[in-house]
Amino acid sequence: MKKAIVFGCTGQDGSYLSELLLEKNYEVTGVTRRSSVNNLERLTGVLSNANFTLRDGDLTDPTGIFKLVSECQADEIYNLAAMSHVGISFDQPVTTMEINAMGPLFILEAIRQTSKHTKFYQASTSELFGNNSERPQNEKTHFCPASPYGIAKLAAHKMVGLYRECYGVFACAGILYNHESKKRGENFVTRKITKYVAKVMKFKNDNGRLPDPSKNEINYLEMGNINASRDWSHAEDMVRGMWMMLQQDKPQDFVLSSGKTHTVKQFLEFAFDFAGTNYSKYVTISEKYYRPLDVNYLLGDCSKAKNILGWKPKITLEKMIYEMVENDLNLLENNGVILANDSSNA
Ligand code: NAP
Ligand code: F7E
Repeated sequence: MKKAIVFGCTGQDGSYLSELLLEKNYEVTGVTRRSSVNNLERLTGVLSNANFTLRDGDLTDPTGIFKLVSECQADEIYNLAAMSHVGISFDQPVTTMEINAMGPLFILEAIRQTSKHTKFYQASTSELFGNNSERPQNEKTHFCPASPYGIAKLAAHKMVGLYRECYGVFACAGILYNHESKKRGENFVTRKITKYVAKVMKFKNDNGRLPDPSKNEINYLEMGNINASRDWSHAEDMVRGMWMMLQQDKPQDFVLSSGKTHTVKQFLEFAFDFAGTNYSKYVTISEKYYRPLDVNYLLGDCSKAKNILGWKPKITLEKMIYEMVENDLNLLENNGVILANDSSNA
C-alpha cells in the first residue's frame, strides 16, 4: 500500500485529494495546523476511513515538518497548504512569505535529507504569470507575479526546480489556474457570488417573488473588479491532475487549466441565471474589494498536460456553478441561516 502525506488537507483541494488517494487505496496522513475550533468540515468523507490519519503540523515550523517527513517515509507528499487568498496577501505579506515560500522549502529540505525516495507535488499557480501580456500562458511563459502571494509562490516554484536539478529530488509543480467547487472558501469571488444567489433563490422560494435590495429585503452584493478574467475549472479535475503528475517516470511542471476564460461579470450573469434574474439589480461596486494591483486576464494552455499526462478537465463551468449554487441553497434551506453581509474586505 502506497503512503502519502497531504499538507493542507482541511482546504478545498486537500480534502478532494485525500478522497481521491483513499479511493486509490493509499494510506493517507493529512496534516492540520492547530485551530481553536473544529475545522474538519471538508473532511467528513474521509475521517472515518481507517487508512486516513490526521497529524499536527504547521508549515512555518521546520522542526515539526522534519520530524513528520522523516518518520512517515511517504511515497508521495502533496503540499497544498498555503495562505491562498491573493487579496489578503497584500495585508499579510510576511505571513504569506513564511507559509508559501518557506514552508515548501522546509518540506523539500526534509525530503532531501531524510526521505530521498519521496515524490513531491507543490501547488504552484497561474498567479505566477501576473500581468504578463502573453495569451494563453504555458509552462514557458515568463513569470511576472503581481502580489505578495504570487511572489512567495514563485520562490517556492523555483525551489522545486532547484531541488529537482541539483539534488535529484522527484519534485513537480502544478501551475494551476483558478479552481472552485462547493467546498471553495467563502471569500473567493465564485463562492461569494453563489452564496448570494442562493440567498436570492431562498427568498424567492419562500415569498414567490424576487427580493428587492432597494427595500432592504436583501443586502446588495458588494464586489470589486468584475472586469477581471479568470480561467476557471473544477477542483476535482485538478486534484486528479496533481496525482497524475506524480505517477510519471520523470518529474516535470505542468499547467492545468480549462483553456477558457470568463470575466467575473460573466460569472455573475451565469450564476444569477439560476435565480431567473440579472445581477445588475443586486450588485454594487465597492473599492473595499479592489486590490492594490490585480491580475486582469488569465488563460491557460494545458497542451503539455494533455499530451504527456493524458489529463483533461471533465466538469464544465456551467455544471460547476450549478453545483455550487445548489449546494449553497441546500445549506440555507437546511440550516435556515440567512447569510450575513460579507463584511471582510477580501
Ligand atoms: P485553501 O482551501 O485555502 O486551503 C489551504 C490549506 O492550507 C488549508 O488546509 C489551511 O489550513 C492550510 N494552511 C494554511 N496555512 C498553513 C500553515 N501555516 N501550516 C499548515 N497548513 C496551513 O486552498 P485551496 O484552494 O485548496 O488551494 C490549495 C493550494 O493550491 C494552495 O497552496 C493554493 O495556494 C494553491 N492554488 C489554489 C488555486 C485555486 O484556485 N484553488 C489555484 C492555484 C493554486 P486551515 O484549514 O487551518 O486554514
Ligand atoms: O478573485 C476579482 C478579484 O479571490 C478572482 C486563489 O485560489 O486563484 C485564486 O486567486 C478575481 C480577482 O481568486 C471580488 O479582484 C472582484 O480579479 O476568487 P479570487 P484569485 O485572486 O484569482 C489563484 C489561481 C490562486 O492561486 C489563489 O490561491 O475576482 N474580484 N470582486 C473579487 N475577488 C474576491 N475575492 N472578492 C470580491 O468581492
